[in-house]
Amino acid sequence: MDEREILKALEAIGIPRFKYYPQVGSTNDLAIEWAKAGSPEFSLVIANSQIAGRGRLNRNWVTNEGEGLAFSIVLRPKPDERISLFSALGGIAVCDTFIQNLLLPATIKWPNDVLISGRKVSGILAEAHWDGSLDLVLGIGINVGKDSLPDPDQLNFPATTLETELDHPIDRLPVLAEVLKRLIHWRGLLGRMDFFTYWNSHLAYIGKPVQVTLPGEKIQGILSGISEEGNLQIQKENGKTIDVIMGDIQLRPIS
Ligand code: BT5
Repeated sequence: MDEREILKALEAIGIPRFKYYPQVGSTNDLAIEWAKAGSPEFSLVIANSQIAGRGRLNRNWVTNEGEGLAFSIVLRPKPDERISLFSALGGIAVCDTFIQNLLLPATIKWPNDVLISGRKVSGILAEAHWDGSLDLVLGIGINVGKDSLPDPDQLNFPATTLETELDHPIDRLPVLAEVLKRLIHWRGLLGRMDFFTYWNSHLAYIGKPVQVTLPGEKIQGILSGISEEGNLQIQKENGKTIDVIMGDIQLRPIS
């Protein structure tokens, strides 16, 4: 991957600017700095390898050199938009790409993962900073090459790669271009009915029994969908539906 190849892949997509780095700590950090400096919506930071990639709650995200995709997009939320919907925007764009372009059975695991056949292939991290104005970056990591996975002892959930699922080699840049195209499309629908319909109909474990672990509490029930606030709705045995908000939670299927 180099600047010339990225420029070619992004032709006619509507990305105003991009910065490419052979290696970075975290593309989200660089994108936040760039957003603070006033970069426009859809400015892109992309790296060939990331040595301090972040997940939620300061967990790590591994992007092996030349194998995975690691990129961050600057977004400019409007005053009436819910910040909690932006990580779903990433999940929807990635899931839509895998289904439409790669014909893979992808689902969105609330709040921020994309799964194929129940295994995590992509993780998304939306980070917002208030500094007089709101800067939001959406970081997306995708396991493309067969060697993009960390050691199994570093995984808190089963994981896979696009090449493993497709069983043939695949170039990273066409995947990047498609995800960005779909991200721009779904950005225009954020918070609308179509957005929730897509999210709910591609939600992992919908209608299935799940366990949600919150700090100091475990909830079991049937995953019934997503609310308009982007909360996860669980129907408990007593028939009551409770809303789980994003935060320090873990969602697991009960088999
Ligand atoms: C995420 O967090 O899944 C969000 C990952 C976001 C990564 C992107 S890459 C571009 C941008 N720059 C960054 O610094 N971050 C973003 P979470 O749900 O907390 O999952 C983190 C957990 O996933 C870790 O604790 C590991 O167990 C596992 N993990 C780490 N690397 C993985 C990989 N390549 N594939 C699958 N699982 C992984």
